[in-house]
Amino acid sequence: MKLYYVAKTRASRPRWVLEELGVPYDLVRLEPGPGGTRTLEHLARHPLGHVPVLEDRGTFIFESGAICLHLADLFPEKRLLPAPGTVERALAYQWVLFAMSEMEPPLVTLSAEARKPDVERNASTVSAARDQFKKVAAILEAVLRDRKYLVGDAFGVADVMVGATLAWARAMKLVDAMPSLEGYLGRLRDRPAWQRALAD
Ligand SMILES: N[C@@H](CCC(=O)N[C@@H](CS)C(=O)NCC(=O)O)C(=O)O
Repeated sequence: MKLYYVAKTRASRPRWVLEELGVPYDLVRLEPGPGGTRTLEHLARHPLGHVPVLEDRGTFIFESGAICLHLADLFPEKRLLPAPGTVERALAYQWVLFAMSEMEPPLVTLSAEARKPDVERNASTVSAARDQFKKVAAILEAVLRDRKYLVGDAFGVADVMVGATLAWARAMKLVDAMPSLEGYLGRLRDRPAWQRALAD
């Protein structure tokens, strides 16, 4: 298996899963932009020229959530996902999709606004996105008040997707004064697989 990768991007999510699984894989590092992710070669793997892309048995798979779920399915004995058909499995899907559809959009907006020069930044867009993210963060803060991980009592793919997205939010100072989230992120950061996946 090959993971097409740019450091410090959403590609860290499947890399983290691969490190948790402890299986061999090739990490193919690309430069963002014309010399890397926008080459014809990479556009043939991902039509938008994005990462991550997983190459598995000659097929290219994109979308970080889909790749993480697929990797967990390939190695069920590692228990990064509950058994198919269980309500716990449904909850794992719930949190993976929550990360992508509820947590990410305000973060994407805030990141885009932060890249703009001050004069072009739209204060009401920033404020609305911050409020939107605070709402989802409050949900997670309540859910994680009395549990270590999101599904059952074990770490899994839901924690990779939500945890990596929370780490992005934390870097933007959006989870300050949220003790459950701080504790949860601390537990995730203590995992050797997280450390290996985010080392470089
Ligand atoms: N929804 C996609 C988003 C992929 C995406 O936007 N990737 C960004 C990095 S976070 C990327 O490829 N940037 C490099 C580029 O566009 O050249 C996923 O979760 O995989």
